[in-house]
Amino acid sequence: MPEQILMTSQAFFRSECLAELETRYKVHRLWEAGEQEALISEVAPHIRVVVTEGWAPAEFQAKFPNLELIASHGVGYDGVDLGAAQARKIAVTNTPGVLDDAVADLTIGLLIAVTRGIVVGDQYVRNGEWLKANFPLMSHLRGRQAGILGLGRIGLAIAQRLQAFGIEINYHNRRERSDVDYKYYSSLSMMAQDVDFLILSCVGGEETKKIVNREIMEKIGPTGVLINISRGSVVDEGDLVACLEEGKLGGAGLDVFTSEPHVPEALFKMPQVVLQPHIGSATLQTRIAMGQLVVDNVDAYYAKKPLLTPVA
Ligand code: 8YV
Repeated sequence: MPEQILMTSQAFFRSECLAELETRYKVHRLWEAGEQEALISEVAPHIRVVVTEGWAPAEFQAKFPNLELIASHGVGYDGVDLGAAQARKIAVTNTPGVLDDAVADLTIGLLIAVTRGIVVGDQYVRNGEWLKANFPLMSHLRGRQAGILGLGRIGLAIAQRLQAFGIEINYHNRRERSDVDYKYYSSLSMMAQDVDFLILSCVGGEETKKIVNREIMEKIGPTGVLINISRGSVVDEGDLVACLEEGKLGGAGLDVFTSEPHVPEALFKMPQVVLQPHIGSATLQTRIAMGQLVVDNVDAYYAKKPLLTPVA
């Protein structure tokens, strides 16, 4: 009997990567089980590895007495209870690095889409508005100030791209980095005051929950733009809608939301907002690389080799 793995869902995990796992392991597909609890009770004693897509709360982990590895698909692990895993010495892996370019590309796309009105411009042409009048002037990128909240791998990939547009880079992190010469702010609020574009590429979870609230958004200001490609939880969505409605925040480009796939309907009517359905990493090449990294971590675990990308 091959080693048995439990996989929780397959919303993003490429089927070719699942097929590869199934050549070496017996994969129990939880999402396909009619009675999920019955499947868990039946297989739990045999499960040392769970493959998941950013989800493993403490009560779920507790169902597997012999669990040793949670191999998660996605860079964000805010849905995996790390404290519970650490308490039982369960290793956790994620898929960092391979999605930086895709997420950074989308970030730039959102920034240009908002500042140049690309989505409304498209509608303007399609609706025949251009036949009546020229499109209004929008705003420039060169020489403007961007503040990156969370200058990790993805934040750095965003910064490199912003530099190519002649945008000045500032950042706020828990700690100042010694390997960049971008301007560091120890205070998010002070950075928000000084920048035109606030870009969120930080981790989700309790430590960043709703840290971008009305106070921060009012500091970005009526001509400023908020871009969020991290987690919806980082932004107070009620404050966001209110600040945009009141014109206290100039615009927003959003790939992530508090209760996905539900998005506040008030945003649908706003021309200064560009919305995306959480597609930061959603390129075929990236998703194959993410899936492969999950497979490689699982293989490394069973081969008793060091895990490729353990969460620190
Ligand atoms: C995916 C993501 O939507 O990597 C992440 O943290 O948010 C995205 O890449 C998804 O989580 C993949 O499982």
